[in-house]
Amino acid sequence: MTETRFTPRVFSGIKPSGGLTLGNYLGAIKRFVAMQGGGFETIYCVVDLHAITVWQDPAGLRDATREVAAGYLAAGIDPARSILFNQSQVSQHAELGWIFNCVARVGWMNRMTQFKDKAGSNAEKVSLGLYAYPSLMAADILLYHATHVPVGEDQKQHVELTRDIAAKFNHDFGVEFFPLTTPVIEGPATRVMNLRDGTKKMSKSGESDMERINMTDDADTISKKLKKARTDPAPLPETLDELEGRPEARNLVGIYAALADMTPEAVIAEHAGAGWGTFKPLLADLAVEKLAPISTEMARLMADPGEIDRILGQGAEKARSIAEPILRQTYDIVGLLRS
Ligand code: AQP
Repeated sequence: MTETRFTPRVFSGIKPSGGLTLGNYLGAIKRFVAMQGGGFETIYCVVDLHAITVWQDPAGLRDATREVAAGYLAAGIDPARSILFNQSQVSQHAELGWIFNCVARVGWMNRMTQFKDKAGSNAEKVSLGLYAYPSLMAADILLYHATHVPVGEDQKQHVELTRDIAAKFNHDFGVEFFPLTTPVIEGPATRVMNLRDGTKKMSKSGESDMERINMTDDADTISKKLKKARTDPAPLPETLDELEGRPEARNLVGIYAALADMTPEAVIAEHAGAGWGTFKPLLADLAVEKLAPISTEMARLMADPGEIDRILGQGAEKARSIAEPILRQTYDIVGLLRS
């Protein structure tokens, strides 16, 4: 199926399962901002139904939902140019999610590495929602016939599963209704790693605050965390290839590159031979320069939750106007009677 009959449309989301991290910013939000006005309709979501796959304190969930919305807005998502809303206000996500639960195969879900990582040795005790999460994610994307999904590296497998669900639905019902969505995984920071262990992803819900930069951290905290980030004793090498096997060093170079809008190669070329005592303060200054204005703006926005709620409500209305006809057509294709 060619994708040309579908409106070029971007969908992506972030779960309010805690505060936003530098990983969310560089791997997702910064790239979402860049895609605004680039020939796509852009739809960005706070995926609160995904957050509750793990227990969330209700008041904390509301705060985190507003914080993610504030992060989007402070980083440059413009509600006049993009649709911005929280998932639970558009009930069509859950409805299409159920249909996709009936399309996706258990064997496909069993291959999802994120489920294995999150469930760990506790797989019998985690929620059914955590297991079914990728099929709701497919619904989030396909409810808008989204053609492109910018995500970090960790979500690649879920977008591939979204394509499998679309293809199986189209095949089972003999239609060409859902597009085969393209994952967009680009740039130097598609996988920002934990500052204390360069082999683990930087996550919102990681144990120690020192392992991540939060988008709400103030200048001193950002600077302190980066200066204390784990590294090895060797200086920066002459070529990127020489960072092989040095995950912490590779991570800091990637973060620098993404913040400075440079390639990692250019960062290495500029700083070859520098020790960490030189490079880390430069990185800390750069991070403060780029992130402090965003955290200041987030704090301003968070002081007026009513305004954030209003923006999300208006976005939800716009989202429903695209989602509803696509869901109704899906019901008709499946044979669900509508009076
Ligand atoms: N470390 C990261 N590097 C690059 N991209 C990242 N993303 C998340 N962490 C990194 C990208 O941000 C988008 C939203 O992800 P999410 O927060 O909805 O889900 P997640 O990937 O499960 O995030 P966390 O922080 O790991 O959440 P918890 O700890 O609650 O499970 C996605 O595009 C993701 O790729």
